[in-house]
Order: sequence, then structure tokens, then C-alpha cells
Amino acid sequence: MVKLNDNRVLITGASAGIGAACARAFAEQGAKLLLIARRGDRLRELSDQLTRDHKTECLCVEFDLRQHLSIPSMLEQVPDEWRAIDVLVNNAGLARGVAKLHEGDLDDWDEMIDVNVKALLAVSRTVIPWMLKRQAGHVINIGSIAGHEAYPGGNVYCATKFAVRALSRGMKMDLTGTPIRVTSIDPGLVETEFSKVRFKGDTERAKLPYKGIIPLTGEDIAEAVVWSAMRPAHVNITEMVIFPTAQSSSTLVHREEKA
Ligand code: 8X3
Repeated sequence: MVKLNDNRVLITGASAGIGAACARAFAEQGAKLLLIARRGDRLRELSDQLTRDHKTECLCVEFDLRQHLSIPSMLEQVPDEWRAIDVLVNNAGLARGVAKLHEGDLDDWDEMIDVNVKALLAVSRTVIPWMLKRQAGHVINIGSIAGHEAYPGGNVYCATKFAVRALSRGMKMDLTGTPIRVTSIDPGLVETEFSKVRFKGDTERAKLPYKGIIPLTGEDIAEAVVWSAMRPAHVNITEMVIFPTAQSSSTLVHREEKA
């Protein structure tokens, strides 16, 4: 088993949801965290809490990953010791809207493609060479069931997650013959701010995907991420699809009516 204490873990989109849960789970294992997110106040709150609870060493970088062309220079500015990244969790991602493709909003599409695909590429393009230099590292991409099957209104979001899946496979192939591991963790319905973002703050509508089911939590996914990272060095968990028990595909969900 790989021990994570004193490992350096970079997590994108770390201020909430799956990203924040991963930060907590890695902190519990004694890792040092490089946390990147747009909401600096939330990041600092999280890092204060982790420092208090686990004595975690955290470096917080407030950065909007939509600025994907500036990602290499942002990362090159972190202190040298933070280039020794053992685990990169490419978590940042979002969905905007459920409009039919022919009624979709081009700005929404840009935002999803910029963050879900281009930012993941730019972060990986910068960090993987650091890993190769040290001949150590693990890239864990947070994909989605939306990268396995499209669903009505999912069009561009699903396309970005199909892209993430292709990139995970491509990275694994390009890193063949090196010790660098690549994992894709692909969840179904996880209750986070995801739905609120997708429905642009309409909280009532945002609750509907989770109605009548016990959805996954960020912690459920973080456990799988940390478990993958802790496998022995010769074991590469390549792809893991995680559903709530009530879900069997993007569109097949059993909902219990509440009285
Ligand atoms: C999130 C899961 O089913 O809303 O990636 O697309 S789903």
C-alpha cells in the first residue's frame, strides 16, 4: 500500500463538493495540499480547518481556471518544493444548463469546455513533466457517467466528460513505460453544488435530480480517490464508475415517493 503522509497533492476546484471532500480525505492521511479554486475565502476557510484538525500544510491559490492559458505561468510561480506533486486530482468541472443543443447558450458551452477540458489539459501539461522528472506521480481525473453515455439536455456537458475519459485513456497510454499512474473516477448522481450551478441558482430545480434517492456524497467519491492513490505502486486503477444504488444509468433512476 502506498502511504500518503507527506505526499504533496494538488486538487483543482478544491473549495467545495468533491474537491473539498478530497482535500479532507487526503489531509486525514497526512498529505500536504496545494488547493486551487476561484473562491479564495472558501479555500482559506477549508485550509484553516485542515491545519487546525490535521496540522495539514496547505498552499491555497485563488485562481479562475477558465483562464486556462494562464495556468502554466500560475503553476510555475508556486514555490519549488510544491513542484514535487505526488497526486494530481483534476476535479474542477461544471455543468451549465440542460437546454437542447439547438437552443443552447454559447457562453455556457465555452465555460464548460474551458474548465472541464482546457483547464484539465493545461494543469496536466504542466504537472506531468514535473512527475516525469521525479519518476513518481499519479493523475486522478474526476470524470462522470456523463462521459460514458449522453442523456437528453446533457449534450455539451456530456461531450466534455467524454473528452475527459478520452484524455484519461490517452494520458495512460502516453505514460506507458513510466511509473506515473492515471485513474478516472466517474460518478453518477452526487449531491453537491453541481446541480445549483447547472440550474444557475434555481435551488428548487437543483433539488430534483436527488429527489427520492439517497445520492452519493463528495465524501463517497473522495474515499474512492484516496483508495486509488493508496494502491501499491504496481496497481493502476484505470476507471471506476460509481452510482448511488438507486441509479443504474444516466436516465435510469429509481425514486421512492415520499408520503
Ligand atoms: C454529473 C452526473 O448524471 O448529472 O457528472 O451528468 S450527471
